[in-house]
Amino acid sequence: MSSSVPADESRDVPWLVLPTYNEAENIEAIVTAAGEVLSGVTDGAYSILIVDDGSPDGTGDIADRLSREREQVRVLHRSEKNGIGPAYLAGFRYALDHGAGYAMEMDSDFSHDPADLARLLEAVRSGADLALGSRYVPGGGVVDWGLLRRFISEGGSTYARWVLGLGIRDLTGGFKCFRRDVLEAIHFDSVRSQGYAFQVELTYRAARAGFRIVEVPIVFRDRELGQSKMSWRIAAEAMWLVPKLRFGRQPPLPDRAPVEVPAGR
Ligand SMILES: Nc1nc2c(ncn2[C@@H]2O[C@H](COP(=O)(O)OP(=O)(O)OP(=O)(O)O)[C@@H](O)[C@H]2O)c(=O)[nH]1
Ligand SMILES: [Mg+2]
Repeated sequence: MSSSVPADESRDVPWLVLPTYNEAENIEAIVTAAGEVLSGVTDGAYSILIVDDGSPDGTGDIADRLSREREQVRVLHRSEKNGIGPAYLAGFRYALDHGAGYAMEMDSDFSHDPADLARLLEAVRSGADLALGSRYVPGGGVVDWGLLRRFISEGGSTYARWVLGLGIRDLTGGFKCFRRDVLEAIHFDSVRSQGYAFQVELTYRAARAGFRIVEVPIVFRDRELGQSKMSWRIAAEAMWLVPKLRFGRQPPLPDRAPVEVPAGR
């Protein structure tokens, strides 16, 4: 496939969705780094979709310039900061409508190493339905985090794994690759969560629907530039949502038999 093939024409095309809020210092470098990696594994047939929630620092203008300069880059502007969950859903909707074969999630602050995009995509191309970048499997990890942050993250994943009865070690991470069908099977209208809870909710829905989920080890680093948007409100949302997901009213399942989900380890 040559790079002149419009990405929309092939169902095998990965779309990387990059949510941004005040990432002016990171956006150009992350788009460049991700583009190099995706280009290497797709012969140029990929798209990068920046979803910017009206960042006051001008991220949206830089994104517009990048999309004028680079064939593969597009931008979705949303007027209000609404949380990472709604930003991703809008991005996924757009990617599916434009024929994405795979949709990938990654933070735009270099906490996720763009080089790992290749391994996530490979995992899905070779049979998984959903590949999760995982800090809590052998080979994965976190650098630069203090004790409190580690406790919240790892504790949150353990808690969610236990309540939901899933055998997945890292449920709160935001570095993922979905096969198209997985997103098509999730009823976006009934997804309510915004922060980390969003990551748990999508993975739980995919597991309940019987999709094959694999964890790919990744190392997570703290951002060097820009501000964190992590808050207690986001952590609290995740605490509440997990039992609601398990015991609350279930969203409709797609037309396929649920598989036995392995019990939490
Ligand atoms: N479009 C959009 N993007 C967001 C929003 N909140 C966070 N993001 C982006 O989502 C990604 C992850 O957010 P971060 O601020 O890094 O939050 P975090 O990873 O939880 O926190 P730190 O790692 O401590 O910085 C980054 O690319 C952010 O710019 C939002 O409300 N809308
Ligand atoms: Mg971050």
